[in-house]
Amino acid sequence: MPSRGLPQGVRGLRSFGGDRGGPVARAARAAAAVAIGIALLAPAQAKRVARLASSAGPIDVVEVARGLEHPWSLAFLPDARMLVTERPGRLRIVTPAGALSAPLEGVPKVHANGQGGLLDVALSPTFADDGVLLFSYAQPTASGARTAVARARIDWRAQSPALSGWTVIFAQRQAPSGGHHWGSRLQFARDGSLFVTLGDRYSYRDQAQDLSSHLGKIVRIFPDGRVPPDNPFVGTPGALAEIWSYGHRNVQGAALHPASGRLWTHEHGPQGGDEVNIGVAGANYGWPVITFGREYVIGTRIGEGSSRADVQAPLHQWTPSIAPSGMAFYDAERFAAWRGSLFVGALRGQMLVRLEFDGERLVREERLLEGLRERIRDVRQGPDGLLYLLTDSDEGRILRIEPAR
Ligand SMILES: [Ca+2]
Repeated sequence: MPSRGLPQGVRGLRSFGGDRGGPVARAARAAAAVAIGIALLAPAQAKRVARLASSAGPIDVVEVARGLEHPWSLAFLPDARMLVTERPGRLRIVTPAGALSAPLEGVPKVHANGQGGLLDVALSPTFADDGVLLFSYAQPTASGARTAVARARIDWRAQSPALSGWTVIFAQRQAPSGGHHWGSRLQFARDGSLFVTLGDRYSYRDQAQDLSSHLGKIVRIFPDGRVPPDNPFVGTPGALAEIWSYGHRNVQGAALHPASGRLWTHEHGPQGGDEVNIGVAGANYGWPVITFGREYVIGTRIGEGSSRADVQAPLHQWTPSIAPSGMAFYDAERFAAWRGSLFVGALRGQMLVRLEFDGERLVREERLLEGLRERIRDVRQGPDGLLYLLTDSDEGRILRIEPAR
């Protein structure tokens, strides 16, 4: 029996760590579709949205593209064009000038419900040779849906680029109903294995501590779906061999530290207790037993407390919650003052957070783009050394941050 982790009366509230996945009226969807059609005909010219002060001096926020419906993930192609997922189930190619391609044919049917849909996209480390990319999505099943990861190739020979030969390489064993907490960031490790973050699906949070469940985990697989033989729970009776770490709530940001190569993640707390964590193979990250967060609305404590000897403590936590999504370390030249910083998008917090570290010790948190009133879904460093953001709305945009000229 799935555990129902919430007290009666709290279930069904539409407040889920700030990642609303918002109910959108059909009329609004139709309007968005029309807007996307217009965007195809008339690519947006990059225009300045704001000039802001920052610790790196004055910065310009520039609109690169618009007309994206709840864009979720951005990945740069080798020629500086961008792959962008839209949560309802579309994958597009966007030129540096902001022209959106038609949705690529060949994307599987997704469970576009709540926070679910087409989610992350990542190029394989072998992309230059084989054109392989990976994407995560909410995969519909008879009982509900689950986070799945597929690989496919981009077929450039088609009249317009299309996905060919997609194959599922991983799918959660559990596929409950409900539309929340899919996790699903994809991050390749330096050894070529792939980390996949998996949410607790909101109503099933106790399974985050259960090693026989894929809910509330980070798994590590090879890009063909095989399990690396050095995964921490290989050979542990009753444990799923894909699991790399557990006790996670909803991880929507993952990146490798540019110096150490270690996996860093953040995750949504409930009411308070959003976390930044450094990855340790086999570690327990606590949810829902050890957390700084509290129950929605009623505010009661969750679990046992905020620390325990056998639970990995967060490097940083946000109370109140900012609802983090997207994560990138900055290691380019255009913002010399920001080299080594970690950038985190915030949905509920409507900002871009910069975290500055001395080694693995946080020394400064800077809050950028407050006042734009945009939910930030993803943040990436571009090949030009500038920062690129996705905004989460029916009329989502790609924004770029550049030094003011
Ligand atoms: Ca934790």
